[in-house]
Amino acid sequence: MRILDENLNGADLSIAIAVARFNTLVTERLLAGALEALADCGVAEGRTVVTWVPGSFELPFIAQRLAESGKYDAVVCLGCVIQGATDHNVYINQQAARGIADVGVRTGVPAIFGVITPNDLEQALERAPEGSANKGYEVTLSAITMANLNRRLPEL
Ligand code: INI
Repeated sequence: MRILDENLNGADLSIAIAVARFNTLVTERLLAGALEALADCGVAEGRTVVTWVPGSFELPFIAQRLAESGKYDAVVCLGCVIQGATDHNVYINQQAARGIADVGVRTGVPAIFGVITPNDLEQALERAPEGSANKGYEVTLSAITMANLNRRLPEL
């Protein structure tokens, strides 16, 4: 049996991050977590790009463009959709989740879902603390894992 275990060494990887401006108070903290994870995994700053988009709805579009550029080993998508009085959030969440998943399948570049969907701002901030419990940090570890696994797939 061969087991391709998680490899969190990012020394040789280029990673793109797309982050939504909407709910900036939260998303800038998710971004800080993501950048901390990249540093902890040894991803060089010069091999990282951060792209701001207006809202989570725009994440799939820019993720597709970043993935198809062929320059990045994974694309991390960060956003925060807070549930409100209407169903607006549901439409954004569904489009973002499906769109980001489709990018990975279509392009062969892992596209990572880092959109949080809390009930309120307090819950949102609880998901974006300093350190490794930050959702941005967590999903970026998934990006490194998937990028390394994707590189090894020809060996299967
Ligand atoms: N975008 C978010 O990222 N989070 C939200 O909570 C949000 N709400 O609630 O409206 C939101 N809306 C903007 C949306 O993502 C698009 O930017 C906009 O519809 C233009 O396409």
